[in-house]
Amino acid sequence: MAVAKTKEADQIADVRRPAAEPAAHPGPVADFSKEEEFRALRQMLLIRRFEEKAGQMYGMGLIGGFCHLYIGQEAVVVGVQMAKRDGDQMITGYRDHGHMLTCGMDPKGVMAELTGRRGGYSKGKGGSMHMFSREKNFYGGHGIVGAPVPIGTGLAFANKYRGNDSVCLTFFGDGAANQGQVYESFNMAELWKLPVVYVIENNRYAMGTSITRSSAQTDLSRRGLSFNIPGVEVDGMDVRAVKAAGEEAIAWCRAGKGPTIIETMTYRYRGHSMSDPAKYRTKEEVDKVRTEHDPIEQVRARLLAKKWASEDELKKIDASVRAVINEASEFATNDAEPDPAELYTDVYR
Ligand SMILES: Cc1ncc(C[n+]2csc(CCOP(=O)(O)OP(=O)(O)O)c2C)c(N)n1
Ligand SMILES: [Mg+2]
Repeated sequence: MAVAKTKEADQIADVRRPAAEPAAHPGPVADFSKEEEFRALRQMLLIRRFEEKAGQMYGMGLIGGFCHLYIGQEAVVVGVQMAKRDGDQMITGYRDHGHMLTCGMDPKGVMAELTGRRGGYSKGKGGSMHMFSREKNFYGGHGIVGAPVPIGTGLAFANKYRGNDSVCLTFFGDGAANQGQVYESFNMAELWKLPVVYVIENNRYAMGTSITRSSAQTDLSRRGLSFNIPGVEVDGMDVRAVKAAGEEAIAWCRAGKGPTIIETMTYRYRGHSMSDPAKYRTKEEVDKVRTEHDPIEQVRARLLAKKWASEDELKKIDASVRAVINEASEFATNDAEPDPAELYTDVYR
């Protein structure tokens, strides 16, 4: 019975051949120059140290509400950032501190928003999931799963309408990929050939639910095929692979060919949010990724192997990043809370 069912499924797959095949999986990744390795290292370290500090401050009661850390996924946003140019926008969900930092937002302002202080990006009234910077082309920061997808598609529509040649990098998770609004957006994006790259951060879990329990089609790079949107799957722990895929995807958009999908295979080391006991996965699973695939360790190892840096130089870089983060945390601890009069400003009534 099971055999017959499989055969039938195969036949259906043959008959309903998708109109657009996923692009071939990229082969070996091109090496980074010395300058690119250092740039990637600094950016990823900035996110890692920021998130570690945010985790500590949360534990100390300085940060309240929801707080979703990005530790483990740094190569995704940094690789995409290295592929984009000024004027391209970024938008994502609630696991967003890394995206803000790579867009060039000030760590002080991001940290102060986490602690609810007036120097925060939303004047201390938004918190972890609600920060924006038009100046840096970062459009949030959204707590609703899947919400960045139609908004990012709309930003791409605006780019096309204005003829400004910019591309919108729209990030969402494996869980969000099952949301209906994603597919309505896909349809419009392809129909109007909008310049949007959908970057799916597949970290294998949506809160406590693994992708195999929630998704009938787990190859998320194929999710656009019925709309003729091509997609690729890349190693999201290798910043070079993400950058290469990002460049190709962005060039596709700029050439007026419409949307495209990058599925980045990644992993979060911490729980879903600060209040997640993470009972749905084993410690061994987490340790294996950390020790064998850590995105920062990979860059460090290459810098050492090529003798582009010594252990001492790498320690100095880490120390300089820690200094930036300590300064941000100092500011976020000592800055004043918003004036009570601010309760009624910047809100729709
Ligand atoms: C519309 C909606 N449904 C449910 C939730 C609750 N929720 C918050 S995060 C999340 C899981 C999303 O997982 P994924 O898209 O894989 O992103 P990740 O947390 O792994 O980065 C859920 C169900 C929500 N915020 N919004
Ligand atoms: Mg996920």
